[in-house]
Amino acid sequence: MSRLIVVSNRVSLSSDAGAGSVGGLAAALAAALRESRGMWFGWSGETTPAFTGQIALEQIGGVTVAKVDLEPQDVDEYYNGYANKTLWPLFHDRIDLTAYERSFDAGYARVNRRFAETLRPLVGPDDLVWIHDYHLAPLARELRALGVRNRIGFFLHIPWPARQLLVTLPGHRKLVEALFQYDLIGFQTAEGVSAFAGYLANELGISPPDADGMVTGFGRTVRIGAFPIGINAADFSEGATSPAGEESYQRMRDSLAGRQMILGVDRLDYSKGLEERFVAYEQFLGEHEEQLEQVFLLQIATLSRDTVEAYQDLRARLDAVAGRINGRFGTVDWVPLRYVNSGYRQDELAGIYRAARVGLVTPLRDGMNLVAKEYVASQDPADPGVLILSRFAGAAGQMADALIVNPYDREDMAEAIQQALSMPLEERRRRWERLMAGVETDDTAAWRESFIEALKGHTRQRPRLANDAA
Ligand code: GDG
Repeated sequence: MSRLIVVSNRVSLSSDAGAGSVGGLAAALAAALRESRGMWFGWSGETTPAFTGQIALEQIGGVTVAKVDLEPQDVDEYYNGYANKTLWPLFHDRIDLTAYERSFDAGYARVNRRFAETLRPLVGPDDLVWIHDYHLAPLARELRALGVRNRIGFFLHIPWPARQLLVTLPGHRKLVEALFQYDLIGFQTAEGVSAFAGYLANELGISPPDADGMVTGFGRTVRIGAFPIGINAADFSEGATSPAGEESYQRMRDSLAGRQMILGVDRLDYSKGLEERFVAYEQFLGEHEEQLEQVFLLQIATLSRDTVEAYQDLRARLDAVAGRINGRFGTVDWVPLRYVNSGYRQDELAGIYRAARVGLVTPLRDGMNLVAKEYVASQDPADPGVLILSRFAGAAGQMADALIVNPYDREDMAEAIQQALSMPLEERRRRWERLMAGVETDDTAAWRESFIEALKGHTRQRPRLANDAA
């Protein structure tokens, strides 16, 4: 049986993770790795003065975890630089925030080479290699240069940008050429596949993919396809009623004091549309005097990449808007916007999701967005809440029974909030049942298995998408 090797920037499995704190993606990949006695390789998150390539090996629940330290310059140029200041903003349509620096480019190439050189001796002849995300796009090219002939797949967790934006990246062609060293390139959505194919056709004159998703360019044929990522619904449906979930649910219920809760849960990131969401909520409060003191918005925004200036700027702006809203509408015993930067365990989060009448998920751009699915899975089937979802989240393609909004249009969002708060139980149930059926079917196991099958070359057909016509 062939072994699976997963490679990602960070390894999100750790030996000291307590129950309820392992993320869904980590659990999903760990299950596949356990079955094949596989290995997960990535950066340790630590730095060392000079790169040694020394691998720290650990066994975690039947999975071999292999980690390497990087140099401080690597972290600056590869991680904070090319990954988070160049590719992340560009791939989320924020060319105004995109930094193009040659040192970032060099650092990105160097770390990908170092990953390849370190990983090379660990790859057996029949292993399947599955590389994750924009940090490691050129890794297959580096591995091929070292003689690796195995099947290698790449999954992009974030959107693929429109050609007109991608061509602003110096070296865009080199990046795309490197992707042709994979056997399979997976995107979150059919839109991602078409954006990629559109770049190939218009920029490079490469013919569109055939019915199996096969594309030929730079002397190689690769398969491209959409593999929308899901969650393990039971983690949330059962998590919400577990002792910790139940406790956080009750705590929230007690603090509602008869009010309805609107909830946002996001990493503090400019792609998540937090500022626009706050402004839309302010608009809603301004238009609906009857709702004052009847509702509140709880926004959990866990800090992320806070050494990067754009994130510090956003944090300061959010502090200011939150303060303005509470100053304008708040009373001595009502805080209209509860804004917190701390994180919660997954089972506690499930209880909080369940206590919210409205889930407000309004990114400006998002590969998929798992929070939308987690919110649905956590609901009480007898009295479910309403999901408001941005049309710019990949999840919108699968979740048509949410209230779909344009996050740039604050009046549209304010109307959706009002509609969600006043939606009759019967309609809430009807919408929720359809959403939940999709979340349960298109789950993490389905995502992982369809990708791995396609990587093995077994699937001759493009995987079914929930938004495909029947
Ligand atoms: C990238 C893509 C794509 C948040 N706060 C807490 C917490 N979270 C968890 C959520 C959810 C995860 O973080 C966030 O996932 P998203 O999918 O919403 O967004 P990104 O982090 O941007 O992820 C995205 C994803 O990759 C997977 O492919 O969907 O489009 O950008 O799971 O629950 N978890 C806990 N406490 C918190 O306070 N335990």
